[in-house]
Amino acid sequence: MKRILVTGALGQIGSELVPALRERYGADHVVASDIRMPAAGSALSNGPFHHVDCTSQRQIQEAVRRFEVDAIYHLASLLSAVAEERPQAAWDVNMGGLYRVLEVARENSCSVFVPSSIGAFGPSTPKDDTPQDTLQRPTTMYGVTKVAGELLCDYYHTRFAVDSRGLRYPGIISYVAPPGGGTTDYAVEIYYDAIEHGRYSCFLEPNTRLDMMYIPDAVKAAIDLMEADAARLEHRNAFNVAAMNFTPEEVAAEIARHIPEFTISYAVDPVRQGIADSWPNAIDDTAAREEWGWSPSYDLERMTSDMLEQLRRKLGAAG
Ligand code: AKB
Repeated sequence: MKRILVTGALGQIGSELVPALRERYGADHVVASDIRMPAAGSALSNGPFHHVDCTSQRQIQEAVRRFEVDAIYHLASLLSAVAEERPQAAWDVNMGGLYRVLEVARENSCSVFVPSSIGAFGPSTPKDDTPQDTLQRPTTMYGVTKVAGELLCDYYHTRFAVDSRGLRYPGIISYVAPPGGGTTDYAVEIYYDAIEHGRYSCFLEPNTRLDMMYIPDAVKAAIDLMEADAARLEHRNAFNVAAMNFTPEEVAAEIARHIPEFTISYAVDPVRQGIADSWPNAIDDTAAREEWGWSPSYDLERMTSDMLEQLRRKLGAAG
């Protein structure tokens, strides 16, 4: 039976990946870890929690040995907008953390899941149907750490036979934990503000098209890839995965189908707009579909119905 360590477990993806992994492998077999401590009564309190700062190899090693871990989902990372504000910290956390996780994985024969991102692409990458294997010259610190991370994971696989695997996630939309510091965060905020205030002021321009994914698909993608037959994987560490792409204008129109009085306005943040403009509009995920059967369940319409229903319940709003 697998024993899994999840780093960055209190973040947007970890908050929903940990329960899904516990459901699948048993609560005692999934150790949630983070640099922060969980709040009392947190949804992660049904299984082990261990404090881990992923820039400390000793702390990662200690968690892996203590819980006899054989698979690490390494989610701890700074997102694009924060990384642009604090590039040195982003290098330390994103690269330093990954390097240390891979070293611990090498020494303890663990498999490793590492999320990359559409941020690993840059302005010279083809913007539409962005191929799996293409030009990657990102212009952000986040992107630099994501491309370097993809290469480092490949290196640990070919050089040390570490079973490393990863995905290039688009913007993730969820209602449990906030994303915290990304360029695609508007696509989460818009749902909260639609319910709480009936209006939203967006920091990206109305026609900025980006790939997005609803959290249940993001969680399923990670688990499916880690369970995939290794013999079928040609790409391993940086699979493009797509589910939907839209602009702020389009998601606002979809929300307005449920909340007719909803309005959107724009107060563009040049930094996040610049980051978004350097990313693709829509990536091609054929390799993921062919090599491990990737197939998302949610499009914009289905996600919007579910997000609004879940958020109304969470925020206690009527309607
Ligand atoms: C971000 O906006 O930084 C992330 C991402 C697309 O990697 N959501």
